[in-house]
Amino acid sequence: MHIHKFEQFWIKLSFVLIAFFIATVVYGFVAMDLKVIGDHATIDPQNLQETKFGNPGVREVTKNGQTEYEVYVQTIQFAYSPGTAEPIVVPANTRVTFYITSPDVLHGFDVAGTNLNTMAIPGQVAKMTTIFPESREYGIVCNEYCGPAHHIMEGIIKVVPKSEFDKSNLVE
Ligand SMILES: [Cu+2]
Repeated sequence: MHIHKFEQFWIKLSFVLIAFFIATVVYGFVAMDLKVIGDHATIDPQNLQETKFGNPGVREVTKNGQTEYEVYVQTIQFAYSPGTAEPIVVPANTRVTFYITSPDVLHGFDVAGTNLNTMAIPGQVAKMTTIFPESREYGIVCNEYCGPAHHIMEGIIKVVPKSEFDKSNLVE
């Protein structure tokens, strides 16, 4: 069977492109350490008061003998609780796990300048773990349209040196 040389060229090019796209995905996951954020758990969005989200904030936990922090955040129209009225304060060089959910509508939780980025879906709990290497402030922005004041929905994560971390603001 004769295949015209232009036809051969485009057939070969399509295979090269498919291989390239697969390679970029593999590179992202292996070399850049990207993680898919799992549906950690489901939750009743009408009843967050009964859960740790009812008293959101930073908690100290011990895992495998290490001190770590858990941060429960509610995303609400149009603020992060905590995060907007008061910053989320966590220590540097320590494992921090965020648990994020929404009681109302879909929101985003995007920590600008990092690869921490998740949707906050009513009824689901997003979980993501990180270690902030340096002491600085990060902005949180909502990147899912959530209503008329979506554009002003923002928050702050303040990463402080371990020695300056004030445990009196932890929640029980
Ligand atoms: Cu929003």
